[in-house]
Amino acid sequence: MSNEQTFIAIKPDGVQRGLIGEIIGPNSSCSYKLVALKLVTPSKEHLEKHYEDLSQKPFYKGLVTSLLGATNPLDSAPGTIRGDFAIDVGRNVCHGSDAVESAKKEIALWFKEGEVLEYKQVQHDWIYE
Ligand code: YYY
Ligand code: MG
Repeated sequence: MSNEQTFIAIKPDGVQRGLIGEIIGPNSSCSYKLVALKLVTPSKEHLEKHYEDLSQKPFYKGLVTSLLGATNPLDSAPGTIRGDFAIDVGRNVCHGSDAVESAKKEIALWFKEGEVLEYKQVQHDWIYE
């Protein structure tokens, strides 16, 4: 069993296309445990901070003004979110943390203290020995 956390952001194209429900998906299985969720329109400053490690990249300006772009969806396998829902790099519908450390940083950037819940799922003991 792992207690690692990740941060997923559904980008404006995913929200506009009504994909929030499909991306979050059912989580009654052992896929993941949802501990925080919010709908926000982040400021440009907030997005610059989120993507600060990419600030030297040529696509950075467009990225923080539109929060779009990423790994090429055409390289994404079927069954993945981008593989199933996206075609172009600038319309890849979601962001996902690339490491445990970046997830910690991103969770702290997007969620305030107390917004990330701690609870035990009722099915916990039926999944983990
Ligand atoms: O983590 P991931 O989203 O898969 O890719 P990153 O390399 O972190 O880039 C973040 C973001 O930047 C990506 O989702 C789209 C955009 N982007 C782009 O517009 N053009 C590129 N050539 C590479 C990335
Ligand atoms: Mg990334």
